[in-house]
Amino acid sequence: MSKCRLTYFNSRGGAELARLVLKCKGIEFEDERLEGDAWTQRKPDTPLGALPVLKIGDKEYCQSAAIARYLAKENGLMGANNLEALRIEEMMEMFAEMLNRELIKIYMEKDDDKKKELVKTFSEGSLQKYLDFVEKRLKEIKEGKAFLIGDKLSLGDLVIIDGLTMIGAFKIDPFKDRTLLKAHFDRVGAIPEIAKWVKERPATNF
Ligand SMILES: N[C@@H](CCC(=O)N[C@@H](CS)C(=O)NCC(=O)O)C(=O)O
Repeated sequence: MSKCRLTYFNSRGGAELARLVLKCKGIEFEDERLEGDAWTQRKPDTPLGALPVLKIGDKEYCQSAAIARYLAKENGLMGANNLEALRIEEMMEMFAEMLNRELIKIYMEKDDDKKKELVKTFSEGSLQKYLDFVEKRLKEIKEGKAFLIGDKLSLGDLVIIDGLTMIGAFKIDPFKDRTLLKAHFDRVGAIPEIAKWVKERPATNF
């Protein structure tokens, strides 16, 4: 893969999954983080006026999920066949659904009391359904295998650690009474390249 540039803001947000793919494979890339005026100036030149944008050669590509999928395919993290890819994609779509239906609402709420109420409703309600689903898939991993699709790390595992980290950013503990989830999070997080990146990445709230 030729050296690429991933442009986003100084946060994990919609770029972290792509960064995790690149980092866990030890691929060099430019991790460009725009702040303030730099974004205002660049915005009109981006494909859709939004970030992240991946630049490969002289071409720019947008849409966070498309970028993550592309990088995963290029680097052997998208499964060995379409069924494995389906396992990965359902996890990806589940976390996207949770973000779009629930977390965005909490993020956008400016009133502290209303925000707390939204967090409580989410934590006690649909979050449990989503985490049950992740655990259900983890329970299906065959004896002696460590990852979502078996013995090979995939984008699905990165989606899980990125998604759980995002839930944590809302001061919600996704691991309460969920030892399986915690074990998987720790196992993937212990992969040396991932542990190194998590330790050295810029500390941001989201
Ligand atoms: N569906 C797009 C959404 C892109 C998007 O809305 N990005 C936000 C940041 S997460 C953005 O660029 N906001 C700044 C702006 O619109 O000016 C994706 O997943 O990449």
